[in-house]
Formats: sequence, structure tokens, C-alpha cells
Amino acid sequence: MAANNPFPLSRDALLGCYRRMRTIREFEDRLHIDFGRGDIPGFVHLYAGEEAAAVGIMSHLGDGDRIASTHRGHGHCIAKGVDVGAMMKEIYGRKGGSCEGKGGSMHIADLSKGMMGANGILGAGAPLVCGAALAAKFRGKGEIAICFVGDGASNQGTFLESLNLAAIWNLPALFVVENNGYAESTSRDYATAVNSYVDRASGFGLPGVVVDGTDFFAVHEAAGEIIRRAREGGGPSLLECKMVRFHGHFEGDAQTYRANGELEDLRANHDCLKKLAAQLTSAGVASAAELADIDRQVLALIEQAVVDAKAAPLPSAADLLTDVYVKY
Ligand SMILES: Cc1ncc(C[n+]2csc(CCOP(=O)(O)OP(=O)(O)O)c2C)c(N)n1
Ligand SMILES: [Mg+2]
Repeated sequence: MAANNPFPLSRDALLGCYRRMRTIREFEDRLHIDFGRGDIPGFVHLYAGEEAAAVGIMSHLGDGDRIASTHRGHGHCIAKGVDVGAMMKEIYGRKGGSCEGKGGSMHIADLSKGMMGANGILGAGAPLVCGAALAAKFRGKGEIAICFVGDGASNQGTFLESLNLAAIWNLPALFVVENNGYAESTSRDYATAVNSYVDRASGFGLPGVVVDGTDFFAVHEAAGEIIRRAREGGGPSLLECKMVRFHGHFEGDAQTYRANGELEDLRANHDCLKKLAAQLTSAGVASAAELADIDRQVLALIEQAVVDAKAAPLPSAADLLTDVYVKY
């Protein structure tokens, strides 16, 4: 296959991105089932439907680049290279999890991968990213820091203050607004005055770009340009990804705020994975059978992660006071 590859990534890189997106989808769809069975403690917010944004952006990053995620953070973690088995254990609250089972879904972090953490507090990642970007600027190795924020969280003061700080300090930072149209059950248009977040960016003196977040290549191209500029000292930017979420705000959400047929339409016509698969197969870069083979491997990986998570021990009373403070 793949005599002619019309895309700006090698065939191996493209298949790697497809695999990551499929891994996120499978991870989330499995959590949806297991949470419904009552197997998972706490709260989970699923990223399914939004995969092209995380993978399209993260495909430009290395471990030295840092990201701050949101309450809907599993996709960012997987795209940034956090171990899926450790993530599953973390969500199941087991030892061996990314945070030894003491953080759960909304606090997965892995600094070795530059993943500074999911975050249960809306907008809290933005000032952290200013700090990480300032540190990167001083290190001078061309590393950057990226803040992910939802359309709802983009109204938080912390986020807006951080845009200003990043601009005046000319930080190597990127602020990604993941606009999935809702904050919990509140529609974006009800809660936010501007139509485009690019207008907000210009209010703070930052360049802004808006992309179809369900199109992997659109995200990859726009993010690539912004990230290159940031690495070269060109300063911060804002990227709005218009996207869709396939599950409820949280698991258990009855989604009564959706229009009739809305979800069916999103899944049928706005599925970023289906789009990427169609783009790769119609260009002859990969066959449907090759993609199906990746799908099978991913399914097995997730199944094994669940088996291992269920078999792992819970943290003990003796673990209660460890990892409370950073060890120097
Ligand atoms: C400071 C703060 N206020 C309110 C909440 C409760 N809360 C959790 S998620 C959420 C909606 C977030 O919407 P959005 O930012 O669009 O992200 P999405 O869930 O759509 O990915 C709210 C209000 C919170 N966690 N933190
Ligand atoms: Mg939202």
C-alpha cells in the first residue's frame, strides 16, 4: 500500500495517530460500560468524539513539552503518551495507577511524559501553563506548554488572566479551547457572548485560529504552525477546536438538553475517527483491513488493562500519608 502519500506525515506516523485516536475511543467506550456496571469509583467525564484534537495537537510534542488538562482528561493523557494500563488502574483506584490509585480520573498526571495533570477545577490549568511556559522559556530548549480548556471553562477569570500574562511575557504557550458546545447542560451560545474565541484572543493581543476539531488534518496543520512559532520565540496563541462529545457530560447524565436526533447525527456525520479512516483508505495510505487490525490490537490492549486493573490491590491504610507532598 501507500505508493503515494498525500499527507504531511509518514505512513507510520499516520497509523500511529490513528492507533492513538482508536485507543482513546476504546478506552472511553469501555469506561462507559464499566461505570454503568458500577465497577468504577468516583466520577468520569469521557473524551470520545473529541480525539482528533488531542492527537492532532500532541503529535507535534515531545516529553519535554508540558500540558495541563481538564476534568475530561483521558484523551489528553493517552495522546501525550501516558501508559494506558497505569491510567486504567488509576481510574479503578488501584495501586500501580499513574498516581498509585489515589487521584482517580480527574487527577491523572505523569510528569515523565510532560502531563501535568487532569484537573477538577475549571480554568486551573491555565496559570500552571504560564508557569511551565516561563520555565521552558528560561531553559531555552524550544519547549512549549499547552493548556486545554472547555468552552465553559474559558469564561473563568483564571483563563482570561493567563492569556494576558502569557501575552505580556511572550511565553511559548498555546491555549486550546475545546468547544464542544456545552458546559454540563448549558449550551455555549447561552453562556458566552462572542461567537468566536479568536475575538477573545485578539482582545488580549494574541493570534487566534479556529479549526474543525473533528478533522485530524485541520487540527494537525493549524497546531503545527502555532507550535512552531511558539518554539521559535513568537509567543503564545489560542486555538479553538470545534468538536462534539459522544457521551454525556459525566457518566450517568441523561442528556435531556440535547435536541431529538442530535447524538445520532453527531455519531453518524461528525465522527473524527470515521473521517480519518476514510481519508487514509481513500488516499490508499492504509487498507480497511490494516485499520481493522489496529482496532483489534487496541481492543486487546484495553481488555488487558481492565483485567490488570481489577486484579491490582487497593491502596492500603499505610499508603494514606505517602505522596502528599513532593519528595526532594
Ligand atoms: C471552578 C469550577 N466551577 C464549576 C465546576 C463544575 N463543573 C465541572 S465541569 C463543568 C462544565 C465544563 O464545561 P466545559 O468547560 O465546556 O468542558 P466540557 O465538560 O464541555 O469538556 C462545570 C461547570 C468546576 N469543576 N470548577
Ligand atoms: Mg464544553
